[in-house]
Amino acid sequence: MIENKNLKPAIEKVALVGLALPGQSKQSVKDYLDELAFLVRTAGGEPVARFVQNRQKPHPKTFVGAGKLEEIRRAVEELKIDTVVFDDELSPSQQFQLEKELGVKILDRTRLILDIFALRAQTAYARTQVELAQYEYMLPRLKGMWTHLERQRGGIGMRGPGEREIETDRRIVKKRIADLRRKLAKIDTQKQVQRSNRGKMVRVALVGYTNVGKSTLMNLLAKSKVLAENKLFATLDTKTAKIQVENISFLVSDTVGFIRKLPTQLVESFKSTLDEVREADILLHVADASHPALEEQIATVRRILAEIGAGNKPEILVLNKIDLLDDEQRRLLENRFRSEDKPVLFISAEKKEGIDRLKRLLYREVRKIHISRFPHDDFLYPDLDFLD
Ligand SMILES: Nc1nc2c(ncn2[C@@H]2O[C@H](COP(=O)(O)OP(=O)(O)OP(=O)(O)O)[C@@H](O)[C@H]2O)c(=O)[nH]1
Ligand SMILES: [Mg+2]
Repeated sequence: MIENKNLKPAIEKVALVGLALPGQSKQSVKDYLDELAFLVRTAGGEPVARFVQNRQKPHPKTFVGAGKLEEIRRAVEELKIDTVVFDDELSPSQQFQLEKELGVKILDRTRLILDIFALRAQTAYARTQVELAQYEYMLPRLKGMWTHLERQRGGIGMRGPGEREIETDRRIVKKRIADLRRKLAKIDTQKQVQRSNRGKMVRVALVGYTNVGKSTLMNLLAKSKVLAENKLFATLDTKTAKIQVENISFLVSDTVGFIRKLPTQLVESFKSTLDEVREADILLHVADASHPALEEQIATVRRILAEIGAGNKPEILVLNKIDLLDDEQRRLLENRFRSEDKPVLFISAEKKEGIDRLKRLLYREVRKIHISRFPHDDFLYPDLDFLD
């Protein structure tokens, strides 16, 4: 996991390439590339140029058309760009062709996200999950991948298993995948046992898009210390804390953030981490109220939740970072979310605004489930509805 410092250029200069599909607004094209730029910065690179092409769908051979490709090639030369990142998954042959035509390192969105996960993985468990995802990604791409050129370049996209030992033999990679799967299945069973040992305590999972403030809120609720920073995917390992509100104890878990086009390899290998969400009784869906793509991010999270089989759980929507909005923006937002059929709260985890209301609402929701599990104790738990 340690980067080879000798091979890495000071700061990689990166060009971003995206498509504007029919019907897509200018704003959403910009949001997508802003997000890609943020991913690149999180991986340690510096975005220096952006290219967008209007297309019905990606060009089968080169993702963008010939004219745009030429434009990119000129910029690569003039700006001395090291790496070109495409905002989508490239097919193995597109990757190969682009590398040939542009002569620099070509990365796609999936590989960039996998690379950040490799950088962020702290525990052996997270590293194993990332390693599996990276091998799954590599398998269909072995032929054109890890070329001599790439090996020399190092840097973004090169972190993870390939770095230690560049393996291009399909049989060996397949065996490695099988070994990692077995290893993870064993850990998954242990985690399953751990979770079932928690008994019937109500479980709340913090879910949401990456960088919205889940860990900051977790720290506030649990008075714990979880890494929170302005980087994507700061959290890869699930942290669980016991929290008490009034006289009910329940568990809150902070977990990995979601993102648009979350690589399927990651969803699969992070199965056990996502089990935490799947087995939760209540989802505390945190979103960044100040983000221009707020609604799309909420929709992305709900789509992924549905995909992993957690789509029908009671959800509390928490719109965070309201300290970044002025009064007018807050009012507009409140209006926009009035019609939600789920409870919606506006908070600032950083400025500790709205936290008491959130705790009361949580208490109320947890209490409902708690009483159904411990019916004989219900007199112990006062109904706090009157506090609203
Ligand atoms: N202005 C403002 N910033 C906040 C607030 N809450 C969190 N942040 C900042 O947002 C950034 C991301 O916070 P995290 O708590 O790491 O977000 P996360 O959702 O856990 O992110 P991942 O683990 O990367 O998915 C950090 O820089 C926080 O300081 C808030 O209420 N207001
Ligand atoms: Mg986090």
